[in-house]
Amino acid sequence: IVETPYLNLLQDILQKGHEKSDRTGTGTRSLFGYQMRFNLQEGFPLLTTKKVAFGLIKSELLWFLRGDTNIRFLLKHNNHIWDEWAFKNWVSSSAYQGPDMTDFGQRRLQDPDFNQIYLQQKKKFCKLILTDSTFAEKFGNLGDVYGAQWRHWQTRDGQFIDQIQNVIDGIKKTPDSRRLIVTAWNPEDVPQSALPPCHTLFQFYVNRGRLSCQLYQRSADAFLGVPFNIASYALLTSLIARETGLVPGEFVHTLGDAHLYLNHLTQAQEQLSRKPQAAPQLWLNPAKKHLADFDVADIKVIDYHPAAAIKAPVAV
Ligand code: UFP
Repeated sequence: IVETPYLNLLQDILQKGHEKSDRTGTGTRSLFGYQMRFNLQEGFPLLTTKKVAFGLIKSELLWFLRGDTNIRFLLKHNNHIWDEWAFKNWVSSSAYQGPDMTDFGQRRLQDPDFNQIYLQQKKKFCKLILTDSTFAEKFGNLGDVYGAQWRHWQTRDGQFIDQIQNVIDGIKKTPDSRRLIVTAWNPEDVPQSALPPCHTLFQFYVNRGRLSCQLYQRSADAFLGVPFNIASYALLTSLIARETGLVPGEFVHTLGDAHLYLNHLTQAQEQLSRKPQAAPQLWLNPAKKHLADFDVADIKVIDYHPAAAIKAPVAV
């Protein structure tokens, strides 16, 4: 069963995790230094013990791979996972004339009336991003997020490094290299960053025609974030394998602070009570080879029969 290492993670945090306070004030149960291995030959590691929204994962990954940092592409694909970060830029700018949105993240959870006003403003914001390209240019851009770090990392002398292209060339030319690394962690940017990269660094490894990938994730919300992160990097590995003429090998997921928020414990227990099903298969359009040619329609999971989704509050 492909998802067993993930279920073990939930179990281990529940049993052995120690209580730890955190930035969001929610409180967690946490372990430090944890590793899961997924053999991509056995199936695609999209969880079956709860439904995971693969559509959001693929459009987000294609957005990163385009080097795009503007949420307009995501909104066109009906993906709203990065909205709040751009919305924050708008409401804290002088261009914003609407009702006060200070601390909207906390206030919308505590005050249902405010939440209605917030949702109205956010809807308006998304509409402007989609219909007004000058507005999108100004307020849709998130700056130094994964797309920028992966595809146009700016150097001190004003040049740009395309880490994804470099790693693809490296895999083709020197597959035994021990330097096939992409890093998102830039110590120069971290102090100003609202959300310093969670996926700090990943490395590729080639063995007997198989391409493996290991991710070091510094901070891992085991219930809400990690199921997405596993599927996203498994898909990335498969896409890079296609581009380099290899087959996907293993995805090794190494976690720094691996935590369950205290308001996710019953949800994790509920998930553990469910019986995992056979993993789905990943379908990549056989006519496509290069990363840049892939569109959302070229990527599908087939035979995915998950149990129902499980709701849990996001810690902000
Ligand atoms: N988080 C993930 N995966 C992600 C992502 C965030 O698990 O892809 F973007 C979680 C980890 C942590 C929080 O619970 O978001 C980030 O908070 P911090 O920066 O304090 O670690």
